Amino acid sequence: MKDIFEAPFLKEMMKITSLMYKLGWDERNGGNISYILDENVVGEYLDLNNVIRTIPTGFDAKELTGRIFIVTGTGKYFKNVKHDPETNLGIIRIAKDGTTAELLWGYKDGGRFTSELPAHLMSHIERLKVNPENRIIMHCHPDYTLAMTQVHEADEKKITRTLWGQMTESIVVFPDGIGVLPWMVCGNNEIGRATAEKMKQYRLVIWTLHGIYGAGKDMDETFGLIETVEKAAKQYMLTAHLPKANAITDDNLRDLAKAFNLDYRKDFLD
Ligand code: 2HA
Ligand code: ZN
Repeated sequence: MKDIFEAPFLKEMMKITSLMYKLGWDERNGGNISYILDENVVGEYLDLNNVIRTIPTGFDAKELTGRIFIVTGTGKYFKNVKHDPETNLGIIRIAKDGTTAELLWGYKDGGRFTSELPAHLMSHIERLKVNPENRIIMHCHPDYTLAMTQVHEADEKKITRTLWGQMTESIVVFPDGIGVLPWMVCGNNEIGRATAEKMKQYRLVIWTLHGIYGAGKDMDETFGLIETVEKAAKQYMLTAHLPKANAITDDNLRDLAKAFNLDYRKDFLD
């Protein structure tokens, strides 16, 4: 067996949680990540027949039976992952019944996966239908995105158009737009189902007055989506109260879409 602490997927989790903490996106126990791993790769580092313990997930995710995930722990701080990954992360496999997680590694102090696991697993199910290559669901609390939800109408067409209008790169990075949920109680199946419903058409879902969800095939795509939304939201929060001298028009956005051959949400322009 190879040394799990040398596994590229573990190093990636350590690197990204540390970076997100430093960006201020994951205060205290804020934020969570789940990452689908290749069984053959995990098998190089762990005995896949050795289930440490089983943990009920609280809902049925039969579509994901046999899938292996590395997931941040509930109540755990992103800032601590790098220093003690085995306590702050866990590797789980969804059992045959669809409602049990088999712990293969981690949560060393008796802990368990993030309370947002329903939102993650339900989102994985939907994103895998759209793109079988999808591997990551990432949730965090970036400042400007969060601030924007305090002052901007919680409407997906309007938020997407506002963010596309902040900087040229926005529509290029997220031509599919952003789903928006109203304020809801977090950590339960209801917000999980609502998030997954949005994930049928979006890789990004804003939770009003809470944070954002991103989905992608790898860390770079997923992080890059959230990073770009946050940058655009920052532009908005820095300038929304000032008179505008220049603005990106609908025609500018159509020209960009043409130049970059974008499959974009045409109905989000007037
Ligand atoms: O895991 O961010 O939404 C802590 C949270 C809950
Ligand atoms: Zn959160």
